[in-house]
Amino acid sequence: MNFKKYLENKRNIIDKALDEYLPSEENSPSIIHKAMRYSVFGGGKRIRPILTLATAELFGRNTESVIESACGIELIHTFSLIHDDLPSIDNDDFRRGKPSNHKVFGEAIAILAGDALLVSGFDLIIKNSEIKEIKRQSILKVIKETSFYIGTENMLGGQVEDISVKNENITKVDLINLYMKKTAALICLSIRAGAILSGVNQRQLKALTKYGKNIGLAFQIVDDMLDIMQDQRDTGKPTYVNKFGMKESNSESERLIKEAKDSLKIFNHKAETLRNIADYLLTRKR
Ligand code: GRG
Repeated sequence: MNFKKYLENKRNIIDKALDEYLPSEENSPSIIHKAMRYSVFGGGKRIRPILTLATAELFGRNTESVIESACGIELIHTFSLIHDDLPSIDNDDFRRGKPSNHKVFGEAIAILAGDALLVSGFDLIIKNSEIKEIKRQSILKVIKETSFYIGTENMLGGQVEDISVKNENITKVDLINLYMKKTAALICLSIRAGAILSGVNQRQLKALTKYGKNIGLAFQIVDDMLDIMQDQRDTGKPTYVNKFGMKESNSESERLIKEAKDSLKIFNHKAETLRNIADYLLTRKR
């Protein structure tokens, strides 16, 4: 299967699993289920769950055995996007070219839909324990990791720094640190979850974590460049592009992707899909 087909196939599987899991729009209270589904099926690329599936495949696991954790992470990602767009945070009227959740459902429902997706994300990871070949201990570890990678020392903390910091007084080290928390942490979690559920050893987990951090950082720098190229509203926030320019952002993201791929050496040809995903993150158009 070529890589484009691979992505398409995984996206279909993920969409189907999410649709089966999420309560129907008719279920009471209908408004919150509509709001949750609006953002979950709003055209996301499904990068994070695909990373979980691809990592598990590297160790011979099939999609069915980890799909619930993969989708749980996607729900948590969707929660973060809804809250990120809120008037009190980034105040974005649009997400993926469509009105953001609070623009359609109002601020109160958007907050609650985000909360509900966070809870549902954990619920789906727990549901993964019903799969026979998955060890209970691995599920507990993934739950613990999820709390850590989205908590105040990672995603949530990165978001706090993101709304507090001013462009002119951030150093390169601090900006990279912020990106590591705000964006790379959840990407890293997606990979680690797939690895932990597959029962990997410490050396393998270390290599995959390095891969995750590097593609996560590159992902955010590419995101900054796409914002500029696609004429997104300037938020006045510090970004790699507005601090170091397009040329340096381009070469830095390329360097990070190369480093990410280098850390997969121990897996030989078996890590081809993860290498393809790294390249895709660099060349994506959104
Ligand atoms: C309460 C734990 C907690 C978190 C809330 C709002 C928030 C704190 C964190 C959000 C962090 C954030 C929005 C980071 C930006 C990362 C980013 C570039 C997201 C876009 O990811 P894509 O392009 O999205 O993968 P799609 O549209 O493909 O789903």
